[in-house]
Amino acid sequence: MPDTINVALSIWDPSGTYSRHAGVVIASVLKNTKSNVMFHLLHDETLSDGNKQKLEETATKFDGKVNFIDVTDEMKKHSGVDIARITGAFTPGSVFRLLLPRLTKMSKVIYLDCDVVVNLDIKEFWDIDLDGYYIAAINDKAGQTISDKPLLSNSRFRMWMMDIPLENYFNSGVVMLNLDEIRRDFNLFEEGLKFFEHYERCTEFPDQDLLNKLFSKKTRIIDPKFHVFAREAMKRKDFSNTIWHFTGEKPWNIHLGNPLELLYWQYLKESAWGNHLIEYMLEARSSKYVHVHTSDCYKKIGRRLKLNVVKSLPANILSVLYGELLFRMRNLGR
Ligand SMILES: [Mn+2]
Repeated sequence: MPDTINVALSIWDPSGTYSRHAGVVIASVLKNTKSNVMFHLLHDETLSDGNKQKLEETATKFDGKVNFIDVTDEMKKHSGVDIARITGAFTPGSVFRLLLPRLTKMSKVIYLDCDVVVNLDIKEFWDIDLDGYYIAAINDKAGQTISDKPLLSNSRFRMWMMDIPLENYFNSGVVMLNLDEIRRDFNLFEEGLKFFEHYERCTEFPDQDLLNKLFSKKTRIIDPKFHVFAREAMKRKDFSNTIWHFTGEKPWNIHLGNPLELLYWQYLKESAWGNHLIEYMLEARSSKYVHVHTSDCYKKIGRRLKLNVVKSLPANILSVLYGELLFRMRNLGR
C-alpha cells in the first residue's frame, strides 16, 4: 500500500466565495499525480455545507480524499485574543495552520495557500527528506533584498526588532512541515499567539514572520521550482513542472493578462465549481476591485508594453493586448 500524501489547506470563508479557490488547488494537485492524496481542510464555522460538499466532490472526482478539521473550538479557547487584529491585513485563516501539530497525528504535511496552482507531481515535493528539519521551503530572496536595504529601512528594522535571521527567509505559502519535530520542540499555536501580540506593530506577514523566527535554524531550502511567484510567469513560456503562487493580485479579482491566469481558470473548470466558470470570469472583470486597482493596472500594462516594445517580440505584444489570452479563455468556457 503506497503511502498517502498529506496536504493541508486553510479555508476562512465568511462570504462563501473563497472555498472554490481551495477547489482549484485540489484539482490541480490531483490532476498531476497518480499518488493517493488526502486533503486536510482546516476551517471554522464560516465554511458552508454546500461548499464542503463541493470540496469533497472535487477531490472524489480525481480519487482524492478530504478530511475536514474544524478549528472553531480551539479558536474559541483563545477568544481573549483578537485574532482579526493581530493577523492585520491577513485573514484569521492564516493562523489555522498553527493548529496542525495539535489537531492531527501526521508526521509531516505539505501546506499550501489557496492562491496556489500545483503544476507538477506533488509526490516529488512529498519525497523530500525532512529528517532533522522543521520545514522545507524555497528561499524567496526576500531576506537578501531586505539585507541590501539601509539598517533603518522599515522592513530591515522590523526584522531586526523581531530578531529574524534573513539569510534563509522564506515565503510561507508553499511549505512542508515536519510535524513530529515541531511537536517535540514547540507549542506552536500558543507561541504564535504570544509572538503576534508581542510584535503586533512589527509583523507585516504574521504567520510567515513567526515560522521564519522559530524554524530558521532548521529550514531545508528546496528547489525553486516548488514555489514560483506568479509574476515570474511573464518571463516564461513553459509553466509545467512548477508550483505557482499568486502572491500579488489574485486571478479571481482581476484579469491582468498574465498567461498563468489561464491555468487557474483551467483548474477551476475541473473543480466542482466548473459550471460557473464564465460567471466567475466576468466577476473578475467587473468587480469593485477592478476600479480600485485600475490605475495600478494601467501602470503595470504601461510597464509591460514598454518592456515588450523594447524587446519588440510580436507574440508578447499580442498578450499585452489581451486578445490572445481572452480568446483562449473564451474557448475554455465552451
Ligand atoms: Mn498566498
